[in-house]
Amino acid sequence: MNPSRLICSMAALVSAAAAQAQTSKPNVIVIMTDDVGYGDFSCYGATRMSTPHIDQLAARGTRFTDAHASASTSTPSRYAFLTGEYPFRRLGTDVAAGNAGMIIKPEQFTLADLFKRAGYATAAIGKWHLGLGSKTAQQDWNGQLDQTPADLGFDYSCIMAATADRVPCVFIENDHVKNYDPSAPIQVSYRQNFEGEPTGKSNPELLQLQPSHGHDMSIVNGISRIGYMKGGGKALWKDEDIADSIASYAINWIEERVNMAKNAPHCRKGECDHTRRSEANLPFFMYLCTNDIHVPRWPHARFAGKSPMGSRGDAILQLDWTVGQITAALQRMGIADNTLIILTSDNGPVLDDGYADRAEELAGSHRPAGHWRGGKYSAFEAGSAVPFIVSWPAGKVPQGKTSRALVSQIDAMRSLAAVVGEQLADSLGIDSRDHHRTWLGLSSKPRNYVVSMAYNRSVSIRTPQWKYIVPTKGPAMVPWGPHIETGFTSTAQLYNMRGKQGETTNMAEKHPKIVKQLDEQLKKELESPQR
Ligand code: NG6
Ligand code: CA
Repeated sequence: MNPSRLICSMAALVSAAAAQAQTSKPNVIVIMTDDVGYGDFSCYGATRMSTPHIDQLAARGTRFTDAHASASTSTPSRYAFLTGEYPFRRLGTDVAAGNAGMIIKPEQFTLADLFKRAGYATAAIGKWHLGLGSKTAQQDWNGQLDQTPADLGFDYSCIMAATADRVPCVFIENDHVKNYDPSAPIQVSYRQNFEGEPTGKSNPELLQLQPSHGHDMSIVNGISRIGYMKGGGKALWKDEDIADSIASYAINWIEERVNMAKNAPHCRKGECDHTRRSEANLPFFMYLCTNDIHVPRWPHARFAGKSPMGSRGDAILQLDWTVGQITAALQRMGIADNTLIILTSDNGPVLDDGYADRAEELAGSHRPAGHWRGGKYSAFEAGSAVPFIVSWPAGKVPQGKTSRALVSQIDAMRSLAAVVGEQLADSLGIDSRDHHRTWLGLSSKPRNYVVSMAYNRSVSIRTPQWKYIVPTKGPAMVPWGPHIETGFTSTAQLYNMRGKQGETTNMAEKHPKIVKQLDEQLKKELESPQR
C-alpha cells in the first residue's frame, strides 16, 4: 500500500471512530404540541377517537402520567422550556403578540445553545410564539429580521411568528418571510387596521369560520385573526396546509443532514475529507412545534370530519398524522433507534378558544384534561398537566412503560445536558435540574416539587402528594370566553393529590402546617432558584 493510501485508511479509521462517537449521541426531537390536554390521546385514555402513531411512540418509550409544563399558556411555558428559567422571573413573558420583539435575549443561554455546545446541528420548526426582531412592532417583514432563533443557537428555523390566530400569517425562514411575494408587501399592526382592509368584525360575510370571542380583526384565508395585517400575497399560509408544511419543513431538514452524511466522500481518490464527513455526521436537535391543536382549528380535507368531535378532534388526528410522518421518516432514514423523541404539550386543553368550531358541543364524553381539574389558563392542574412521552430505543428507555413520577418541562435543559454529556455552570438554566434518569424511564424518582404559573401570573406548587395554590385575586372562571375554571381564590387552597378527591376538597384549614411549609417553599423559589 502506498504511504498516502495508508495515511488515508488510518484517517478513515479515525474518522469512522469519530463518527461512531458522534452517533452515540442521540438525535433529539422535541415535539411540542399546542393546547393538547392530558386526556386527548388514546394512550392517555381518549376513547372517542384514536391516535395510533402517538400510541406507538408511547409503546416504543415511556409515558408519564404526572408531567407538567411551567405555565398554563404558551409563551411563558415555551420560554421556560427553552431557557430553563421560570417565566415568573421575567416580565414580558405573557402570551405574545405576533409583532412582539424577541422575548429571549440573544445573550441568554438556551436549549439550542446547549446542543450547539455538544456539537449538534439545531433547528426550530413550527409555532414559535416567543417574539422576533429586536424591537416590538418595528420588524421589517419585507426584508431581514434583525433578531431570530439564529441568535438563540438555532442553525435553521422555519417558524410561525406567534400562533395561527395571530398575524402575520406567514412562515418565517431564518431571517425572512418564506415564499416572500414582492407584489404584496407585508404590513402588521396590533393597534389599528389598514385603510380599506376588511375585518371579521365589519365583514363577517367573508368568513369561513366565525369567531366566538375576540379574533375579529384581519381576515386571512377566510378566517379573522388577532391583529391587523395587509399584504403577504403568495406567502400567506393556508390553514389547511399548515400541518403538511410543518411536517415537510422538519423532514426535509433532517433528510438533508442524513443525505449529507451518506454522500460525504470521506476518502475518495486517495484524498481524505474526514473534516467534511464528521461535519455531516453531526447529530441534530430539532425543536418541532406543531400548530395543532391551537385555534383556529382548520385541518386538511384528509382529516376534516374524520373524528366525531368536530375540528378539534380532527386536529388531533392531524397531529397524530404529523407524528406518524416524523417517525416513519426516521425509520426510512435508518435513524429511528438513535433518535430521542420527547412529545409533550405547552399547556392544558381548551374547547372554545375563540372560534365557533363547535368543540364544546361535540366533545361529548371526551375529557380533554382527563381526570385533572381546570384547563388551559388555570392554576388548577389541567393548566399544566400535559402528556409527556419519551422514546429512545438505543438509549434503552423502557418500552411500553408508564411512569408516575412527578416531572417538569423546566428540567429539559439540565436533563438533556446530562444525556449529551455537557456540564452547565450554575448561572445557566437556573431553575432546571438534572432528572435525566427519570425522564429516560430508568428511575422513578420524582421531582420534589413542580412550580407552575397561571395566566394571571399567580403560581402554584405541586409535590408528589400536595398541591398548593397561592391566594390570588381573580374571577372563578376565565372571563373572556373559554368555559374554564381558573382555580383563583382569595384564600389558600391545598389539595391532597393522592386522595380520591384531588382538587375538589380544599384541605387548607385542616393542614395549616403544610400550607405554611409550601407557601414558604414557594416564596423562596420566587425570590431565587432553590438548589
Ligand atoms: C388568547 C386568545 C386565545 C389564544 C391564547 C393564546 C383571545 C380572545 N383569546 O388571548 O385564542 O390565542 O391567547 O394561546 O384573543 S397560547 O396557547 O398560544 O398561549
Ligand atoms: Ca398553547
